[in-house]
Amino acid sequence: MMSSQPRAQDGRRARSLPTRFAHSARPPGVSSITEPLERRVMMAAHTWTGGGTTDNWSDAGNWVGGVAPLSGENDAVVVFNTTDASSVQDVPSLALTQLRFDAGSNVALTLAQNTVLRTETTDDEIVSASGQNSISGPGLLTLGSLGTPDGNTSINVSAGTLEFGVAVSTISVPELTKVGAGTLSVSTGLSDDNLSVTAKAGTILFNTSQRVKSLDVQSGAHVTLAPSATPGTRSLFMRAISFSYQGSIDLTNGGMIFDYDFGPVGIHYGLRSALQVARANGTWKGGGLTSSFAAANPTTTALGIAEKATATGNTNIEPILGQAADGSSILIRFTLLGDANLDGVVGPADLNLFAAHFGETDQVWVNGDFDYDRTVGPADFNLFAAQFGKTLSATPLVGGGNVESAVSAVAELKTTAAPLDGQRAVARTPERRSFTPAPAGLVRPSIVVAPAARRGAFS
Ligand SMILES: [Ca+2]
Ligand SMILES: [Ca+2]
Ligand SMILES: [Ca+2]
Repeated sequence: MMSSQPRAQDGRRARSLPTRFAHSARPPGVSSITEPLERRVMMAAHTWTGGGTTDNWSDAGNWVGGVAPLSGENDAVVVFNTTDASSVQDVPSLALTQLRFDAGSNVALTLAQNTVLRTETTDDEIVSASGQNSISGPGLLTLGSLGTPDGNTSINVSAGTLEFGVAVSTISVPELTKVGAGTLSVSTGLSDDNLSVTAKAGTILFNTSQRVKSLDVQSGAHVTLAPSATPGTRSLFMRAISFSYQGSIDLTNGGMIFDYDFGPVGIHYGLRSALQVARANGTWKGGGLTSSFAAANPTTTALGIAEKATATGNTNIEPILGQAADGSSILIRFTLLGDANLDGVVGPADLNLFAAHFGETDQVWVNGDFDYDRTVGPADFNLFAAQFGKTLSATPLVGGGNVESAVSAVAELKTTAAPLDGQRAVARTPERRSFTPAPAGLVRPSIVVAPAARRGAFS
């Protein structure tokens, strides 16, 4: 396995373009037009063969040319193109321009130390062509740009799966763009809410809760929050979101937290509209921001939405949906129909919210609009009553509710003048004419909810 040509050639090319040469060869007074080329030095490429006696990175026999890339050698490209399944345990501290898993490779890299991936070209920082490849810690994976940020820190998973079981940080530009039709499976926290994540194609699967600065899911791309054993204990946290209805953010049995500082009504209504489209007349197959669990259990469950302060009755920063959120945050979670306050239980607290707004128009889930027609009416009451007394749990997502006890509870509720007679309620809701139904399969442009302006806290 000593076909050393590729590495040797690349290595020589890397050293054959000293930048001083261009300057010294230039006649005096002639301005340089080669200046932009100075950084386009061909990078050394190291190609794994797996031919060593161990699977260690440091085993020279595993590399074309018999030389392992070592700590301190910057800006190399490392290529895995063997079909041997390799588990490489001792990856040293490296600063690479690209990490490439070519077709057929099934490689598990364990970063013993920190690795940086950086390039100022539009090349992808990581390419995984197929198979099942993974990068795990304890070392840290840092993504970023060398010199001038290129605005394009991209992970290209063309097919198969690339798994990040490694803590990821960024330099220069805190962003991560997923391209390619395959799946990027993320099993650790990406960063502490400063990272902008864009899914341009394929799927990003989040296996844990995430805190990101922004999430952008473009047409044809998908972001999925893996379901947890206990519904509502895993979530995606962000300060800005945009998505296409031809793509999806599937919250499965978890939720999301949109942390804003300003503009709660517009954000809330924008997300409500998105949920109305996703609900697609009760099927939850409308695309965009959705839940496959709700689609599988549409008669008993849905995605609900509420201001955190309204849902919990306080503005404290506290753990909710598996991570901390302040009062000025909008919560969206998979839960039972009728769970106005998003605590996973359909009970008296929800009834109070519902009853206080019965008959009102231009309303939201937390006030009892469980079918997203923006009116709190008899249809919502029926959805509520069918689940009354139930607690969301991992298994009984389908089943009848206790209508009698719900009606009984309503009868005992004498603290509100809200009408509970169905016909009167319908008569009181002429604004239904302003309701624009969202047909299934509706093609719409993407929704964009801008980053919250930092102009003081909502209270
Ligand atoms: Ca906030
Ligand atoms: Ca509740
Ligand atoms: Ca309604």
